[in-house]
Amino acid sequence: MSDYQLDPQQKIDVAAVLEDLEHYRPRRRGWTWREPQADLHMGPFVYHDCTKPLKSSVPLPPAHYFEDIDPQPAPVITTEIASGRFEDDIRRMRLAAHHGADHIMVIRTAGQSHFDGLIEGTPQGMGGVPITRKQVRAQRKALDMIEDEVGRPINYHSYVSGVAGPDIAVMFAEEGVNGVHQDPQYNVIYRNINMVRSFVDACESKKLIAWADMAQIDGAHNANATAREAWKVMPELMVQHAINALFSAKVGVSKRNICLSTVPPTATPAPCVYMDLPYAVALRDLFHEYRMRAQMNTKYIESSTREATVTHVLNMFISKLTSADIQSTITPDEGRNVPWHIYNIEACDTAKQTLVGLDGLMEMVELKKDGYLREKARELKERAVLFLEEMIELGGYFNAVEAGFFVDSGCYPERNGDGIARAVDGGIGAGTVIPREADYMAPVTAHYGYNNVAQYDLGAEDNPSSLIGGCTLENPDKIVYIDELDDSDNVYLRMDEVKEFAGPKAKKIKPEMEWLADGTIMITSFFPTDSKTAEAAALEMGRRLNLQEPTVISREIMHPVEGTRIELKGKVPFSIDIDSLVIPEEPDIMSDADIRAAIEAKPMKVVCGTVGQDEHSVGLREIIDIKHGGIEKYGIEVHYLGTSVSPEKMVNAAVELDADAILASAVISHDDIHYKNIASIDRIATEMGVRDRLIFVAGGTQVDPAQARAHGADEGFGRGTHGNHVATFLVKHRAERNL
Ligand code: Z97
Repeated sequence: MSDYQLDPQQKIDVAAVLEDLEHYRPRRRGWTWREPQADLHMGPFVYHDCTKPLKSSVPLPPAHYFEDIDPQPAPVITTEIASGRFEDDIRRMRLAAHHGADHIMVIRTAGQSHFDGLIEGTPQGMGGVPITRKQVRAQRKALDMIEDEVGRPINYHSYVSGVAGPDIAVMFAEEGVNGVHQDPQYNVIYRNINMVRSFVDACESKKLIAWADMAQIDGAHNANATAREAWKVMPELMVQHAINALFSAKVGVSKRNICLSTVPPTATPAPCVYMDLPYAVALRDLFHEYRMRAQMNTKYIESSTREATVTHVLNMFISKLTSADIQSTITPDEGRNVPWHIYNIEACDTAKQTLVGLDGLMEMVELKKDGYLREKARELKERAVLFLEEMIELGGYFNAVEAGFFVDSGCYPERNGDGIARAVDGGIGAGTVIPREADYMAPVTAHYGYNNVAQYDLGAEDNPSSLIGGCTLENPDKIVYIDELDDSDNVYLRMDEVKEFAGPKAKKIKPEMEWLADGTIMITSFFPTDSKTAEAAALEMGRRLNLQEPTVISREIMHPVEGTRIELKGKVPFSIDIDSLVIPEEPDIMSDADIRAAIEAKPMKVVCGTVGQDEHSVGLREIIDIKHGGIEKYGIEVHYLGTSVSPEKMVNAAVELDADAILASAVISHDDIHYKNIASIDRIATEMGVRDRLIFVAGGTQVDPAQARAHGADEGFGRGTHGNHVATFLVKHRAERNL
């Protein structure tokens, strides 16, 4: 067994993850929900409906004001990963887990639904990855390490649909996959797979889902994304949920694992909460025993990250009001087909920020028990029930599909005749369902219907696989592990091409959006013209910047003729040697609490001003007190002398006030006057015999720390300095000099 471990200070070594996969066994099965923590105290706050915090994570940007806390909201947070290369997705999973995702959904390559069996090896995918045993095992193994690192179980998820549904379900049960989409209606409507075959296959798949305790998500949301007018299918969505939910429960899936794939059906500029909230309430009324997976609306998504984010936040407002169990995060990937790392991460952060921001909301507000909300919810439920009744009248689901009942853009009972109709004997896999022979025998676990083992061993009836000493579910050593089948399309070849960029010891680096060393960058720009001209100008800009494959991925009209925002992607034609980089040392900064404690233990007084004939004051004020970000907030007593203060006055004031330090701001730098003034302060203080007991620091945009020290200051501070840098120096330097 390989003994590779994740090192928190090092990049994940994907090559090491791939070693010895043949012997890797998943350590658990089943879905995990988050652990609620009532009255959770974190930093200065108390949270009301958050969950157990992570051991290691990347908090939201403003968290540094609050001891870097990273509260985790109640719903499981999903990220969907679809780059086409599973090896790069592994790195993305580590990023996403640190931003709060605990449900990692890997999207399948286009067309996998029509493969009549398992794919092996690690070919590259289109719009997702080919789901294979090796790919699943490698990602589960990586996630096992990542979940140890973040301190929370991570649910791994993919799809049990298509002609090979049951084969995939078995493989997922064997490999420790925790969640799946499984809904035979999806096969029928969107993949034109024969309906009889799809429902028979679903029985077998759902048995495996039940055995492995996986969470199951249905496919109803796809009607919403496909229908011409997405909100019109609300009654049908409920019917689709009902069919799959009850079917699954009857096959044996626990209701606590059956999740409805719910989507707020519409988006702005529609008055979306007014339309979507009654629907969400109706769903909770009808399906209160089941779980709700809230996905964001993608039907109307465009390529603007801003717009996608607002839609996501509005959708999560409904999730919060109606207590969704799983919150999905979809990114502008859906709008512009750029499945990039950063958008997965941004969407996870958007979910975390919104749901934490809405913490405790339901202690303060309540959905009205009467009026429009309840009337509309009731109306939607009635329409759904009528839909079901008409289906029964027609002879059942298959007949209703043949009659084009589904994805019709009329709001039932209104019909527009544009539904997707399928023939009961048509579609892929038609005629492939055959009755079991009388001597049929299946010595396997988690199988739908009878196994017919009693004729061989009466005692095996309750445990059919005992006949063969356990099937692969009990005895994973029986699994036939295939490493690669295609020697021209596999992970080793892809990784070999970028090996100088890979792993913890990489010597070279390139910017990256989806695949290692893809060199992709995005430039946001504004062109003061109409969108067509702007697009052409952006492409020309890309060519002149020497970008390879410049492509416009987003255009947004700011005004029909005054301007267009353009996002342009392209690849840089170079790589960078990491050893050639000059990396500045991290400034030594004490925490705010430590600085405050040091000043409280021993108070400090400083005089400060802008020295010489210099009227600049903003920089110094920034250091002292602007927006309470300066050194005053630590309790340092500051005497501000103003601008154009002579070096003599600076030193005299320090003596008169018995100050501990002089802070001289020196912005104007003509003829090196800033350094000359620094030297004067040092000389005067020395002549007056007070230099030994004073700390003297100088700052300004043109001040170089080494030059400032060479001219007699104890330290110099240049551009980018904040109050905490100066305060840290004052506290540490005072201690070093025993002042
Ligand atoms: C979601 N954003 O999270 P194929 N089965 C069902 C599905 O909904 C899907 C597949 C299978 C979406 C995920 C759309 N859903 C993407 C019930 C896909 C995928 O390999 O593309 O044929 O199957 O729900």
